[in-house]
Amino acid sequence: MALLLASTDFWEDMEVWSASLKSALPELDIRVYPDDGNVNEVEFAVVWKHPHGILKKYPNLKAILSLGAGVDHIISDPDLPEGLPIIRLVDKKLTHEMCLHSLHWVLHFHSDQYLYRVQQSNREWIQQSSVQTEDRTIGIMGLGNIGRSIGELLVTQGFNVIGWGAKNKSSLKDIKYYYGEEQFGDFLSKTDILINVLPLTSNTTNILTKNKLEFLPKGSFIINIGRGGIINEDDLLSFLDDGHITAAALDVFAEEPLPENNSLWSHPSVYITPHIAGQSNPNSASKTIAENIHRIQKGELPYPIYNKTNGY
Ligand code: OXD
Repeated sequence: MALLLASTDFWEDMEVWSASLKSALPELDIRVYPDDGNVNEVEFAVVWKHPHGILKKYPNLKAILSLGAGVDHIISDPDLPEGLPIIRLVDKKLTHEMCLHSLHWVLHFHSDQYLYRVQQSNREWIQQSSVQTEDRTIGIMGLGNIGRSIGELLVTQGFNVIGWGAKNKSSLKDIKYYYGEEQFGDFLSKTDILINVLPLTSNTTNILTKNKLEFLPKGSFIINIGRGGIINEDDLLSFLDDGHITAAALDVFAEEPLPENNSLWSHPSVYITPHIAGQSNPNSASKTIAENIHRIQKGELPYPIYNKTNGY
């Protein structure tokens, strides 16, 4: 029995991943694409941006598991074998990293660090008046595992946290929740710092365009760690140009790597990181992947399975 590891992404160190998966799943032969050996033996595919079309080669494949939180890189393969469970990665370490990344940028914007940086370059000594955390509203788009953890962390720091998603959710202590198209504008209009954690689906693609961005209060900030395709980058640039949005910290982009000629690179109010907000940790993620493979082998359901209707 074999597990196939496949990625086209330069940052994935396949030797490290292969060793971690081997120690979590000693009973499986770990093969790194394109060295896939006998294709009939491959039962599990663990992938991050795999070369599209390859998964059809394995007639005995039982499941496709993502090496990252999102599965849009899998679903976008037009030649995906039909009827196999696709499993997202919900991993404590990855969630923790995304919480820290969000906290970093929230504090950067909340405590005027972006201004002090500019002041320093002009040798200016100006004390900005501080805003109390309870007077700063952080709006989180997408309250799944990651979004909820970010929200809970920010609540413990005293921020006023609100959330928005497609469907109603109960049991969100301390986070006022808005949902659906009707409440989207209201949610945005109350948000000082917007954090996007939504997955990319046909319903979320391009949902933040000009006519929605204008609901955000003047002087607001954006942190995008979900997917680039959710915010229209041209509209964002024009809102940054006219100062309606003060600054944006972007970790994800409509096209990755971000093309060299993209204007976001040189915009003074944009902070760019190369999709590192939550990097999957080989040791911890391999254990989570192994638990799911063991569940499948015992005839139990892996968690969480991609749901076609929801799009994530
Ligand atoms: C992702 C990840 O899905 O980095 O974007 O895990």
